[in-house]
Amino acid sequence: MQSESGLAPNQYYGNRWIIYSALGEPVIRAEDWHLKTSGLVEKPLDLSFDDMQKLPQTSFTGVFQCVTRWSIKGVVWDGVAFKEVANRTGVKPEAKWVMFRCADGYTAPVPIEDAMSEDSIIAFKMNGKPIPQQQGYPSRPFISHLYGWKSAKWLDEISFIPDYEDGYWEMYGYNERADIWKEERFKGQLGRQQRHKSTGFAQI
Ligand SMILES: Nc1nc2c(c(=O)[nH]1)N[C@H]1C(S)=C(S)[C@@H](COP(=O)(O)O)O[C@H]1N2
Ligand SMILES: [Mo]
Repeated sequence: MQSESGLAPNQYYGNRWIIYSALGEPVIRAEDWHLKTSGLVEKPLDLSFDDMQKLPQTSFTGVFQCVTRWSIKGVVWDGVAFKEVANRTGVKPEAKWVMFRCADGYTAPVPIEDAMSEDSIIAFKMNGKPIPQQQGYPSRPFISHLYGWKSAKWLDEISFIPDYEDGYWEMYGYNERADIWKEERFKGQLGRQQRHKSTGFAQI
């Protein structure tokens, strides 16, 4: 897979991750973990950790960009392209959004086109090592052109849905899509001017 570099507007490079775990940090063993697909699919899947390792593997190097403005350069993600799973489950044409669902109850919606894009991976490794427990072991998705809150840690289900639904942070006013290049930080924003006026949102 390709790599994408570059700092998005109004971000800065930090030298280490800030761990955010709004709903706790579940401890999940690889042998107990499953990834399910549900909703508008031809064939719902229930993939074990081993099943996922048997699918074609890919790698993507990108900048991780949190909406609170810190970014981490050159993060290497290894795993399965989102498209591989989507093609195997058979996405119905009515599916317009994907909801990532996690073992801790965290959720994050993403438009289907973003989930299916070339920079969208269901990762099992970060920088060559299994994803650390606090950072979502064994799996989290990564889509490099979206803000980091869409990278849902301890991922265990992907629902294909017809309409937009709020996930955890969207409920508090964060943007439906979260494109880093368009600075889609908050809902209903009209670009930068609006962004400066936006106070009173929950702090991610
Ligand atoms: N399950 C879960 N996933 C989550 C979060 C969370 O609180 N719970 N926080 C999100 C946010 S806001 C960011 S910036 C990144 C942070 O990743 P890190 O904790 O590995 O630094 O995880 C995202 N995924
Ligand atoms: Mo974030």
